[in-house]
Amino acid sequence: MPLHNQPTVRLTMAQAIIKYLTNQYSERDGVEQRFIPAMFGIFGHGNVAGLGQALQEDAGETMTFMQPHNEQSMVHTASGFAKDNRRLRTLACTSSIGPGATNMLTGAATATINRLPVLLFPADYYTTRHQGPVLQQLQHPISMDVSVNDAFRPLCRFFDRITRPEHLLTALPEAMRVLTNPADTGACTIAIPQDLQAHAYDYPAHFFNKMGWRIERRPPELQRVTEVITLLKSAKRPFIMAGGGVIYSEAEAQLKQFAEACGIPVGETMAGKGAIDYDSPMALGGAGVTGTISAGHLMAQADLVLCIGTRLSDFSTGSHSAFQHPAVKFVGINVGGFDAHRLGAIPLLADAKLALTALIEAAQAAGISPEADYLAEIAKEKVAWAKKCATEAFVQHDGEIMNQIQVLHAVNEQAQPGDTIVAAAGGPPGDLHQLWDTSQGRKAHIEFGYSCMGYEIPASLGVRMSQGPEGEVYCYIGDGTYLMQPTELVTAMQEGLKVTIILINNHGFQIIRRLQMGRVGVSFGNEFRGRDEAVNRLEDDYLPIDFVKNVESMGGRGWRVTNLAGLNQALAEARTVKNQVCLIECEVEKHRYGLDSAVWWDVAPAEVTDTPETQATREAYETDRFYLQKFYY
Ligand SMILES: Cc1ncc(C[n+]2csc(CCOP(=O)(O)OP(=O)(O)O)c2C)c(N)n1
Ligand SMILES: [Mg+2]
Repeated sequence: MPLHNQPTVRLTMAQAIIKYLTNQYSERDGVEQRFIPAMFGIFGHGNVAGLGQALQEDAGETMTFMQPHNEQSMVHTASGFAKDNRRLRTLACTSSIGPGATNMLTGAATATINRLPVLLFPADYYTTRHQGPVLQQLQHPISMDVSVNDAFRPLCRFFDRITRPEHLLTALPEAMRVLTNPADTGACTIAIPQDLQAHAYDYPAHFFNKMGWRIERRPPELQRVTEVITLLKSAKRPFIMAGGGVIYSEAEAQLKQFAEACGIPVGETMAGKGAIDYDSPMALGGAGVTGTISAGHLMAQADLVLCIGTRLSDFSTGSHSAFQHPAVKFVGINVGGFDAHRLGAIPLLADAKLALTALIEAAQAAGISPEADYLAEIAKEKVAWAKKCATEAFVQHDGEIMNQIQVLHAVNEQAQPGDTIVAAAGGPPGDLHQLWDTSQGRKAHIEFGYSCMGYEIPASLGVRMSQGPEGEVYCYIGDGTYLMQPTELVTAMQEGLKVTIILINNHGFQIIRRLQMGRVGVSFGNEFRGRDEAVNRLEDDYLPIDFVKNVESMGGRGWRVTNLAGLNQALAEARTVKNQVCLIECEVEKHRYGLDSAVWWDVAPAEVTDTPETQATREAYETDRFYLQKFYY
């Protein structure tokens, strides 16, 4: 008997989860949509008879079931989907007990670090316990209520383990509250014991009523707006660092208006790539370690930095070296206090769109207008950078084969409005950050909070699910990252989700080798070569790996190109393909990268070593650290 005198529905706990999720909606600016339109899952004994049965019975009527081929990947697909939806929608994921669950940990961390909502349901061992240890149960010797799922706790913004069926009544709304709160959002995990999933309970019928969750726009406090305007009025060299929060808030137009009205140059973080149209005279493109030199120069001299919707990772701040003005001040415009207060900033806790709208009005009222000399300097920096790209970055170097920057440029040139390019690890995210032109609606989706190898392909599926069949979703990926997790291509084929993979074959983890050459001075263990028995190191020939055959083996189409003419032809052909994965393997120069950004990054070489090359890198590091790194607060 239920403990409450209300109409009830008798369901298993798993059936109740599905029924509840199908009735959750998000709403912002009057637009309402199903918050979780599909659930991904891999079944095992932990969930096949529970959530698996509930999904089977639902038969896709209200909750579409999708099958990934690796649990980590399905979480990345959910993150990609959520990011492309500006956090207004996401996907749920279910795994079996044990290894299926722990495979999701990396996905959970990726989502949380990037402030992206994902909802995870790992199965857990029996609450009745008398069967144990059950298959795949890791036992803690002195703590019987611990399972591998406790490893989710530090990686999530919400964690609960259901040990009675009625716990759902509080756990699910809590998870929804966190997922739909812009300041709190991240991975939410509800661990569901194997036996309880099949356990019946009389749930109150109203629990399954349609529920709307407003994705709120937090308004700025007016006193703070005044404080920011006072700072701005006296600033000589203001600078805006635009992060992912600008995009999640759909504040691109307001950012452009504010920057242009006040004459403030804008640099973008990795997640903020595309926050301002590159055609704007104020847009400097990527800012930070992998950014443009123009952004690097203006950051170095800025006396006031307005950080909008950014968590200010070391790549954005140059490990606290990018801002060299002795009296530099910061303003943190963010929905969450945790990020708003970084670098000792004046916090302006607010939704980016509302904050910028208020700042536009207040700046106008205060008579703030662009300063001619500064505008001229910004324009000069932009022109110098464009020239440098044309003469140094996008060019063929004598004695070399095609390089990956040329590949990226060719894709950029062929991209159409609405096309999206996805990257996360290796050289690709840095290339996009520095050199991808986002004007004319050519979007970039960069995951660099966790820079998780293996994100790219599944996230591209999430982007495709979000965008529908029109336009291209490019997945810009290194050979190393492709090899780590290509299996979601099977999911893509199952669902007819077309992605076009631009695979950069440079025969190794070359971006790390580049770092290694800078901070160790010697190449070791990063290239894909056979073992040289004489020295017992991986220094023999490069391995022949056929990526075209690999994609064909999973039902996709492949092209192998070695020059720009071949690449352009393959890009054009791939654009005409429908519902099928395309992969263009680009054989490129192994050690040719983008341009230097003039922004430092703290990676410490060994302090004690007999290797002269390493000693030299340490010496250079000591000097740079002393002169560059600052304590901003
Ligand atoms: C899961 C994971 N493991 C390790 C790393 C560290 N890492 C960053 S880039 C990189 C190399 C990537 O190689 P590839 O995809 O071929 O790109 P390339 O460096 O050649 O541009 C590695 C190992 C990471 N980011 N993610
Ligand atoms: Mg590589």
